[in-house]
Amino acid sequence: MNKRTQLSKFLSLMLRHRPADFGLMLDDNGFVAVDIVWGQVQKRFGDAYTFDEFSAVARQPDPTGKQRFEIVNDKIRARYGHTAATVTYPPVEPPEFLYHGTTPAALDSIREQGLTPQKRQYVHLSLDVDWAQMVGQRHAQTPVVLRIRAGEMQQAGYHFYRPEPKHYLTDSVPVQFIDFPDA
Ligand code: HQG
Repeated sequence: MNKRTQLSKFLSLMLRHRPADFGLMLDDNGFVAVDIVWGQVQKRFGDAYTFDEFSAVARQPDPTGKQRFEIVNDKIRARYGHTAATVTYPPVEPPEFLYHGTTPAALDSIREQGLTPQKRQYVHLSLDVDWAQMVGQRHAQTPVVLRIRAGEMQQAGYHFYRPEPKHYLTDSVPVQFIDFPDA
């Protein structure tokens, strides 16, 4: 694992999943003081990272274009992906279709229950098939890409959020709004 990824994963652990383990109290929007988080980075990795390297990982998209974190007014947060924090976002208008890459093993359950957030706070949706394919590949070598009729969902009263340009979030996707590949 390269240095950047190692730090990014540690920030995700603290800011998405286990803040309490590191003595972090996230506010209602998932933010916590940058200097506290930087202190934890130094505690974990010694002087392996400069503050500028830390700040670059926090502020800049990764090489694939994911903007996982942000720093605003001396506070830092994960923009999406939380399991251990309740972060809310302003609703946005989704495109007509969004996509979700998943594993073939999950299909039976998804056909029954629709998409549910599992351990995370929201269901994560992608803007295009290629991106969804990439997300699905984290779970399976040959992922399945589902098409979500997001425009229709919104008209039916469901909300969508866009924490960063590559990701849309929603609370859940009922099965009637999912187009399966063999449908
Ligand atoms: C599946 C990455 C059974 C769902 C990416 C997925 C993403 C169901 C898995 C972000 C189900 C959850 C999130 C149901 C959903 N029955 N399985 N009813 N409903 N599932 O990792 O969307 O690199 O929590 O299809 O870019 O894969 O971390 O969600 O396979 O946007 O920044 O349950 O993580 O971002 O897996 O990925 P995850 P995800 P980062």
